Amino acid sequence: MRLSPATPLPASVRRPAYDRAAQAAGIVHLGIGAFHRAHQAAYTDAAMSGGDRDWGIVGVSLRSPDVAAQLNPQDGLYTVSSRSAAGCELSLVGAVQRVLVAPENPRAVIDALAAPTTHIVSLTVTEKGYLRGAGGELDLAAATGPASLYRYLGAAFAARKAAGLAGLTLLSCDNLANNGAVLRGLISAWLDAEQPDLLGWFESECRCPATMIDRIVPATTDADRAAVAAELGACDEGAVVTEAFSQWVIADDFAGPRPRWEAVGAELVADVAPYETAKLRMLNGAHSALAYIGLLNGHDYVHQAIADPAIRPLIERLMRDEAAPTIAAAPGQDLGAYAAALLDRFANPALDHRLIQIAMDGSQKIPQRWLETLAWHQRRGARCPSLERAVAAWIDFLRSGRFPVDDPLADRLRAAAAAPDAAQRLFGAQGIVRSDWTPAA
Ligand code: CS2
Repeated sequence: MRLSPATPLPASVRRPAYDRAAQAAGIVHLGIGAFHRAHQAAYTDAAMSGGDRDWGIVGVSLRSPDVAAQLNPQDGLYTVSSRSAAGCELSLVGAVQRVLVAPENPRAVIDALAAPTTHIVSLTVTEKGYLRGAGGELDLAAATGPASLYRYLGAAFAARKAAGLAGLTLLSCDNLANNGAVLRGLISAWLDAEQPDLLGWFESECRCPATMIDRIVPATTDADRAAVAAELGACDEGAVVTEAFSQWVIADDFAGPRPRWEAVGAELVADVAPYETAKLRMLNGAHSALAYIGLLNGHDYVHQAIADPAIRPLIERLMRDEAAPTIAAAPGQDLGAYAAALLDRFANPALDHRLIQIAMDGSQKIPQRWLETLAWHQRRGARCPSLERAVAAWIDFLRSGRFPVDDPLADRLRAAAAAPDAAQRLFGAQGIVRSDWTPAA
């Protein structure tokens, strides 16, 4: 039997404390993968359980029909399993109302974005989904293609402006440095090139707050789905598995109303940068290093790599000695305690987080995770032995032929990594992955 609103739930499962059918959709989410379901949708669901109203979510998949096939037959319902050494807690999330597959029904996506009840458009489209070139600028050729979020936004802006509706808050929840400002710049570049008459409306009516989002969400496996089915007594094709920890820091800069996320654990702040930089350079920087070094050393999972005595000290130095000094901490932000907490989270034995999942899209992740730290130290004449090991491991990973290279630039990366001057071809002034860091010749 498939999970549905009629499924009798065991008492151990937490569930929405609001009338799902009575909620308007206030949020359209672009890129409704496991991360959104375990993070922002769970916060929104908790806010509605706490009394907030009309923040139902319309999910959009820009490419694949898979999530729509998982969630639509379940009326949008799915479970979140949060796992730690102490046990597993299962919650049913009711915030998602339906999932649209953009290529199948582009009109429905534009209509949802342009609906008067929609106030927020949130995004988890991954780093590559923003369609940026090597210098971070909008890749206009890609942005005029089919998987372009800019087309949908532009069409919706036109409809909202024509109908005299309010602007939108565009909330990037991806692991980019300055994600809000980056999204704003990319949308402006799109409008400037394609719909210049909307640029002024976007700039005055819409907001793009920065966010720092954090929750480790491994890809769901068949074994995970079987464990959920055993507890639930019904089959949940949309199940997501995650850790107990969750953090969301959001710049309080919205164009209109928003859920009371701060009532359910989110932090609304004036400046997200110290949290976002710490997360990208420490958590994600360590993750990517664990991925390439761990895989080359025969590990499959994060918890195995961090338990390896040949790897753990290197990761600890990466976070404490290399990344942390580059971060201007906010008052009360303790980077030493943050590093210790991250080591514990990486060691979580109840999460099978695959290194190969983190290893994907290296060309899109490495600049904000490693290269900004390397450049900071280089400007001061200092070296980063752990990050340099990580860079060497990425090159070995690309070169070895032992691992699938899942990256939009895979062919170019493999060719560059095979050359004797691989570091220059990858990271040099005309290299594939640009930054302010220059590798030693
Ligand atoms: C990971 C992130 O896959 C990856 O690249 O580093 O998804 C990481 O698990 C999250 O950012 C944690 O919040």
